[in-house]
Amino acid sequence: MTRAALIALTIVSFAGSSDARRRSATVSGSGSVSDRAEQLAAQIKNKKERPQKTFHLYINDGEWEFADGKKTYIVSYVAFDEKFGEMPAGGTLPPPQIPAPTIRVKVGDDVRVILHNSGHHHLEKDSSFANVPHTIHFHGMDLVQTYDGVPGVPTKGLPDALLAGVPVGESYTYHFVPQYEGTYSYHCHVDTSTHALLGMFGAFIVDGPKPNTIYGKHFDREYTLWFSETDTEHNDAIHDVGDYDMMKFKTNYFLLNGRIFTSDLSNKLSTIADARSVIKAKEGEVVLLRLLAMGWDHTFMFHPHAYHMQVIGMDGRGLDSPYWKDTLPIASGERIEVLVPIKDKKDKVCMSCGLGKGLSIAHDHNLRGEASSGKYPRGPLTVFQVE
Ligand SMILES: [Cu+2]
Repeated sequence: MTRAALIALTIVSFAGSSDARRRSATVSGSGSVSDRAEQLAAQIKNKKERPQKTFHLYINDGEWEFADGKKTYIVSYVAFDEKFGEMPAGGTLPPPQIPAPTIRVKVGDDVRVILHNSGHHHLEKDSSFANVPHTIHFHGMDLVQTYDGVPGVPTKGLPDALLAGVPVGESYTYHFVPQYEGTYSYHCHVDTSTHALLGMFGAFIVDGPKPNTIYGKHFDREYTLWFSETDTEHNDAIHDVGDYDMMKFKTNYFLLNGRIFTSDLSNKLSTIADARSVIKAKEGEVVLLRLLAMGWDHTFMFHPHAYHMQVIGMDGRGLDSPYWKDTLPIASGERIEVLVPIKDKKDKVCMSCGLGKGLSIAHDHNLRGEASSGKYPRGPLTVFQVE
């Protein structure tokens, strides 16, 4: 580690709307031993070169339907519009979705994420969930406590009213400068097992300076694949009464980007009707897959038929020694980046290899995950569609 790679930033922040106050926090970290790290350090230190990026996130709740017709209650972060703008007075929030919208920034950006706890409007009137606070934890970003989103940890300068999280009707600004490219996530850290599994999670992607490049490697297209678990009895109990005995939590839906697959190929709620999950590519291209998981206790085993994947990064860091897998475990909290080379027919080295144009499936090889609602094949299954 070079001295120049050591970065110390003083960040001035503003607290919630009703109790705004200035304070400062010091963030320090280190880069790798390279010229690039020094360049990034210089970029981050130079305020003039630091683009300001602001994202407004709101809370919304509602009903979520799976491809087998089952509906359940969910809560998630929502953005008012595609630019994560501030909702004008009288505006209407979009419905919640699993996963929450992806936030995308670059290394060195001056990032503000403003959480507005806009409340829960679809609960039974007796549900004790109506007035719960929320936070955002930026998983893998290694932030100071002020911006870490964990309630109940005494923090100098944090108003008492925000210690338990951001109450309904209040807002709070998380402010930081990402130092490392890679795939991260964000989720609520209040009563995490319930709030995150209700749907309060999304991807937080930090790009490096060069387009279509990650950890110095080129890719032609990318997909973000979120694996998660839902127990609809848990979700419905939160809706009805606001509480659940978590020892009874038993996943009955294993999801890819919030959906299950069904054998009815025309089902509009299936994974394969979702452009975020169907991996389209052309012969000769390299596809980047960002794999993420949020769950209760299931380890997903992502297995594309017909392709091997080069694992190039994990948990926000490029690997020193990339390696090849065709069945890759991913557990809750992990983020894994893989490159999938889509080979041409002319590269064919055997008579029956699955190269070239056509369809092939990719699925969770922990087969419990493929049997959502008790029936197979209703789990996180998608297809590669090569043209
Ligand atoms: Cu929460």
